[in-house]
Amino acid sequence: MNENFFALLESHFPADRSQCGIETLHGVHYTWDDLERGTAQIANLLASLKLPPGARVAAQVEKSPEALLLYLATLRAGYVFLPLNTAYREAEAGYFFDNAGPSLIVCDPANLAWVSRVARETCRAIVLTLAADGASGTLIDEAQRQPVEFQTVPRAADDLAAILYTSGTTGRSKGAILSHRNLSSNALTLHDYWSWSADDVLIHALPIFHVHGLFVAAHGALLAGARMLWLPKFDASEVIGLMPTATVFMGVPTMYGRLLAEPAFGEDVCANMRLFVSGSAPLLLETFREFQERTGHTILERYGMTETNMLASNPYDPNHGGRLGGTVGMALPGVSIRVVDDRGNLCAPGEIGGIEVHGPNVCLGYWRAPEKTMEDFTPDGWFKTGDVGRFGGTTAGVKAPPSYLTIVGRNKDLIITGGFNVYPKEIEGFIDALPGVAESAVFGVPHPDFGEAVIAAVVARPGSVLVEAEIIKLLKQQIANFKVPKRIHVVPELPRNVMGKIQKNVLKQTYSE
Ligand code: MLC
Ligand code: AMP
Repeated sequence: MNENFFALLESHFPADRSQCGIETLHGVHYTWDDLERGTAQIANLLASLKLPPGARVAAQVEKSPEALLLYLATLRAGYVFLPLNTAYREAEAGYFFDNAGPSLIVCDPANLAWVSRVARETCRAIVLTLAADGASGTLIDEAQRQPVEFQTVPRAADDLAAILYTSGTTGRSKGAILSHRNLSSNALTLHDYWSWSADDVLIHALPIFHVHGLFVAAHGALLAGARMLWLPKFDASEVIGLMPTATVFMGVPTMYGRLLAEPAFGEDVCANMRLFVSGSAPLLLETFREFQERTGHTILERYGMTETNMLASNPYDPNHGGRLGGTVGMALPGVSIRVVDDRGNLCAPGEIGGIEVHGPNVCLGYWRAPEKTMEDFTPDGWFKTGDVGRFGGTTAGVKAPPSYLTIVGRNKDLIITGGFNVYPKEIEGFIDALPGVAESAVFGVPHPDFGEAVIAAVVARPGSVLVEAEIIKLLKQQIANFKVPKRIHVVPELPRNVMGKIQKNVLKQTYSE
């Protein structure tokens, strides 16, 4: 049997392939036939490039239906997909090219010059382009000359399907290696658990370089043979405009906050909807409750990671239990979750500890980093999430059943801002390298829109004068803008404990306002 995940998706395409699979904001329809033929043409192109077995295909392109086809075609051709955040600048992208060694890079035509140069210096990949409109670029020009049929390349369940980079605590990103089994097991589980059907219509407004948009949302619709309303990016009023014709929406908490900020958003708009899913960052209980009051719908919060895909979910089916705000629900079928203390002993319900997970969804490890893989997996093969939580206990005055997981914090120095992860260590490295900077500390503070905002405290070298706006400007030239601190505080010294360790909790308290 061919375990290629694309083969599974294709086997679920509707019998009538003239139906619409993807519809854009401009009313352009992509039928299931179009998806079939479009992926065949790109897969034929990839095959004609004679990439080596296991080749990585990196994509740093704006969101378009063709960008999704590129992902699907890479799987179909038996290669490994490597999506990159479009906000990454040269230095960041260079690291990924060097580390992952892609054989092909697809980039926006506007970035062709620097991507080609960096590719020459790092991985010597072939470079093709795909424009934001999806209709032009050398990838499309060349794919259009290819046959519209392609025999999906056989893959084994443990063969690699994708590498998704996730920030590392040491300041360097690590690539989670995901197999065809990782993708198919989770997609099938969520298909059943969230009761997907061919009648669903998904509003797809998430970026497609992360697990949430590329896997959870897109796989859900594709596996159901359901239609996607495809937005290039999230825009609250556009989403509200589409909602009366849709049934499913998935978003990060920032998106729910922005929907609620729109006076037009309410019960009428949501009358046709059956499911709202939130994840990637903690959903505030106030947002959960306000949403219930305004729309009559209860957001379903779920929990996942790049390395593991989805782990836990509040129930869809009320027969399995209620959706409890502040919790991430129960371990998904086939996924095991345990909460352990510092010595690895299981915590009793209500006790807080480190969250560890196990299952067919958990990645095979980190790309070319066996030492990091060793660090993050226990000797008995469980993955240490770096999140801290408890089963059961009382959340916001409501006693949760012992099967419900609540995330109470993280034991990794990580900021989640609008659903994007920022590792302070990486940003501190960039700030410390700026002229006149002696040292810095980067931390997160609560933010009404992004949940958390990145903030820095910076100490000047003797004789230097640091200016906030100047530092921000220099950082914007080097790193993705969501990583750039929203505020920089120039301070005479950083607070330290008796051991000399910087007290980020003190900084957080001082600058939370
Ligand atoms: C944009 N900006 C951000 C930001 N997004 N700053 C901090 N955090 C963010 N998330 C910057 C912009 O560059 C701009 O900076 C300024 O903030 C205002 O931009 P905006 O126009 O308001 O932002 P917008 O483009 O609307 O983006 C907001 C957003 C987006 C929430 C729609 O961030 C987004 O799509 N987030 C989803 C992330 C996601 O998919 N995460 C899933 C990870 S998977 P300037 O300086 O240019 O003005 C994962 C596993 C799991 O975690 O469980 O799912
Ligand atoms: P990433 O590395 O980008 O995949 O982010 C994964 C991290 O996002 C997890 O380890 C959690 O810290 C966080 N996360 C995902 N979903 C939730 C959620 N529903 N509630 C709280 N944190 C979440």
